[in-house]
Amino acid sequence: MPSRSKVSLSRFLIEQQREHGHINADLRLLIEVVARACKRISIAVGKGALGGVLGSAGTENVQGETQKKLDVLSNEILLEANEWGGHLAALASEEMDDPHPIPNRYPKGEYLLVFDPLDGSSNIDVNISVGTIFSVLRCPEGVQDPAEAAFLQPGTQQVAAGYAVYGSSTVLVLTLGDGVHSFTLDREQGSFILTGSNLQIPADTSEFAINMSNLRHWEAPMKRYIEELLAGKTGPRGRDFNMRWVASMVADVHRILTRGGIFIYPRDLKDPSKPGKLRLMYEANPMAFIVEQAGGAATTGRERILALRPERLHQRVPVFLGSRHEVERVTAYHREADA
Ligand code: P6P
Repeated sequence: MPSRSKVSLSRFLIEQQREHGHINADLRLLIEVVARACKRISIAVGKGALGGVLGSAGTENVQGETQKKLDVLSNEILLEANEWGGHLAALASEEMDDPHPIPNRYPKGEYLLVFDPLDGSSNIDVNISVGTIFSVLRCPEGVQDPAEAAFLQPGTQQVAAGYAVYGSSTVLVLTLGDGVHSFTLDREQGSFILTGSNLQIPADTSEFAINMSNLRHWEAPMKRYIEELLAGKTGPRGRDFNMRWVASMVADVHRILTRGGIFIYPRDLKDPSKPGKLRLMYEANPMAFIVEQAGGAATTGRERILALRPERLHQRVPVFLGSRHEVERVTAYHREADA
């Protein structure tokens, strides 16, 4: 691509501001700082075993999950990158029990950043794509020291959301409420270049993503939906389906954003105390915002994810997202079963 047509992330944000006026200087700085942090994470992930950061950190996060060294490193990269800029009032992360205040030596801003610094990190040691997921909210008026309650806003309140997928290339996918755009990291230049505008998820698909090993723990409507897909041509759907499961949400969602599909992590009765595996604030909500902006749908199997009123920073929800007609169908099955 000739350099004159290369649109960098910075140029994109400035032109969006000029055209639509909804990206003020602080929000532009926030997105650029997060993108730079994702570039640093991409470099660390890309070193693999040579970086001396594979394997376990020997600690557990609030989820009770063993933290990988890269989980901790990625979290530190995002904290360090965002503390000084004056654009944030606080940060929250999968890897930290409580929100992280902006140190008093720095000015505070109007935004809250919540993120999963390295999602799918169980895949790192086996060299499968992982990613960073982030969500941007406004700090409630008059809140000087935002605690957990300040973050508990429905996903419809998100100002921006995005992810970086560290795969064969590093791609940053971003929505600011006006479509979904993708930027590929140019490693020579060290900048993210616009490579996809107004991405759209096809309303129909023949590809589903789910961890089938949990089948016996699913609710009846969930079993019904998957059994129909497996029946293929011989069943009520009248066509064959294909399955993919990377076990890295960012990689699965990126595939769906690129060619369609439905991603499902349903509630299962393996642990009735958990309503699902994925976390609302920094996995389900940002991905739901992106998917809806790309013409897809995202529900808990019963209700729209973005409409949920969060109760806890680290709460979990069931997730059904992707091609709209499939999400609508499986959601209808759950509602029929409830009725
Ligand atoms: P399972 C990764 O640990 C993660 O949080 C998501 O990225 C991924 O979709 C899911 O869990 C995989 O879960 O049960 O298949 O290992």
